[in-house]
Amino acid sequence: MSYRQKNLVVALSGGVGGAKLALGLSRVLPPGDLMLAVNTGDDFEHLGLHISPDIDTILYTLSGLANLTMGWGRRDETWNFMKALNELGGATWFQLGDMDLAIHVERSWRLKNGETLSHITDEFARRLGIAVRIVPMSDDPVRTKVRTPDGWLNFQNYFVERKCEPVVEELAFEGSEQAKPHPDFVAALSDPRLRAVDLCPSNPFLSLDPILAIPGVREMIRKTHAPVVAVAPIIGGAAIKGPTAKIMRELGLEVDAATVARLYHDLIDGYILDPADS
Ligand code: FO1
Repeated sequence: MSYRQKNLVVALSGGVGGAKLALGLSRVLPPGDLMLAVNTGDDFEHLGLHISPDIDTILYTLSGLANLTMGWGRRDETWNFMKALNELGGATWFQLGDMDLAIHVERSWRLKNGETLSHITDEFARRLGIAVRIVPMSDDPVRTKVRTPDGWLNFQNYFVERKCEPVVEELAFEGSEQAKPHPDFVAALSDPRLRAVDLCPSNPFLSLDPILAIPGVREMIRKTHAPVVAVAPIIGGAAIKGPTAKIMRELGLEVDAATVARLYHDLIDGYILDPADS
């Protein structure tokens, strides 16, 4: 019986926090031993383009192209397209850099030609020299919606256009009930080689919950034989980046690392938090 080394790590990731841990993991694990299951709930149609921000943040981060200060898009970007779009009265609230535009145009074109989001993602990763497997949580559409006093908002209209100002009353992941988890993500969670499942320090509500909301995913993670470890996205009562703390307050939750551990208590065997919060 050949010894099957346990060395596959599956990390659930979304947003900037997730991308940073994904980068760290990619530096310490052999590329074939890391799978990133990425949130697609932030995806949306804009200017006729299908935009997948969390996949792009991972692609850019792992290929060294990311604008690490902005947390999205590419470094050394130029903005001639946005300037020209503005002259025509086009929507400029969602900034699309000249080079970033290519990934949205090419993805949209391939989707229109019937390719799946995961196949396109594999192609882009290969062309960007990324050996780590980046898998969308599902090839079916799931869209995060935010209920505010002004009614339901699409995620990007809340996060970017409204700059996370409106009070969050409720979150919904439209389409998640019908969505199927990506088969390679499912297979990895029951792979005998699985050594750990990581819940990255992404926004639990906006980046991880859409993944966990897909039928069967929470169950599979709960049942997996490998330890499940979460990394706290809150340090000393504040989020490192983004609206996590604000949303926790608005949902009536204590803004601390312990709250996040409670949200995942049925899933996790370990929890990594800052000494300040121990
Ligand atoms: N975030 C912003 O705050 N402002 C933007 O103009 C913006 C443009 C943008 C373009 C492409 C892309 O992949 C991401 C972009 N983001 C922008 C970030 C995006 O809203 C977030 O990365 C995620 O949706 C939340 O994790």
